[in-house]
Amino acid sequence: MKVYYSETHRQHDAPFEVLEGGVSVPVFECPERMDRILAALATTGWAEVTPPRDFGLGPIRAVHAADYLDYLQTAYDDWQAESGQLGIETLNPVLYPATFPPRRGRGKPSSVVGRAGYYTMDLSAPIVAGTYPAAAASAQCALSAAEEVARGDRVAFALCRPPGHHAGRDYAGGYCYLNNAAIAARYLTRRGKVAVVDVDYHAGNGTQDIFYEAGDVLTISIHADPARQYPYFMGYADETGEGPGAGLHRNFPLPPGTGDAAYLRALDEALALVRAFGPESLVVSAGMDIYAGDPLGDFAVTTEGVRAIGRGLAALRLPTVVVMEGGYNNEALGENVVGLLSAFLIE
Ligand code: SP5
Ligand code: ZN
Repeated sequence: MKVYYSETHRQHDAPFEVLEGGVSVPVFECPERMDRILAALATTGWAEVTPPRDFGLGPIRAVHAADYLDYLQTAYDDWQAESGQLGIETLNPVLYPATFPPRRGRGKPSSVVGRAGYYTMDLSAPIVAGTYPAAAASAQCALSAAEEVARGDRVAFALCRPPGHHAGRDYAGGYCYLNNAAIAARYLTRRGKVAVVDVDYHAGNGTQDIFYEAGDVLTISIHADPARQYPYFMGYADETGEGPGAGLHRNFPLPPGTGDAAYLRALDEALALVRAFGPESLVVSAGMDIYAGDPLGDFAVTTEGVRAIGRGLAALRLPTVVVMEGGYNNEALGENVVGLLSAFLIE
């Protein structure tokens, strides 16, 4: 199995994030995650780790707004200049907004920290010097996997970092800057309809948003109920798409403590929707924070459950791009990823 991976992710390594209650903690989404996954893949004998091809910005612009991409590329340098001019003390070389728009329609401030508030939904998407290069390389991994599958391979794994499914057309959030899965899915629509199934613990709000009115992409997310969990403002069961996309988005909000059996029941419903839609290809947003031991989650899905999820997805027998999203229990991360992917070797 081709595994697309770039070392560039190491340049994205922020010193802290801010959680609910205002507490600063080391960023859960850290470079070590990739080392854990690579180590587990190295023991398998079937993972072919390959650097991504460069598809340029074209297929990224097909998903993200030009002004947002400009912001991501220039924000860090602008912030170095602006914080100096304003005499703002920055203890760490990192850009965080502290003000968010109550109404977004007003437009964008010239101040870069003002624009950071405009383009960011929370305090888990810091921008450091290497954030844009890392995010761009991560998107190229997703595109490389999409191309591999478009060429006829049965499955490819995009080992993306930073992850992507919280990023919208013009906003970052939840460790995500460019929506890798959405970029892969939009690329694959050249072959026909695409389904995206998001199994990360958190609702895939960015992917939902990007394809909400799209008639050629079915998006489904299975996740913790946003009424009680991040991302709070999207991922509810009554959000089902609009316009040409009416009926083509589905959310499966689940309660705390959801274990293998309950999770797999929701997955079965999701898979039935995929079959009814009849896509040419499948993109899986693979977050391993559904695992019982995840520090950010509260589901009770086991490693065996993750393998069963892999079997369910593989049984669709669709050309499949698996895109790495979240998962913060580093001890278990490698085994869970290998467990999910293994299913595609058999089916
Ligand atoms: C890609 C991805 O999984 N992003 C997740 C971003 C979640 N950010 C907010 C986390 C809030 C955590 N609060 C609960 C902490 C329990 N110890
Ligand atoms: Zn997550």
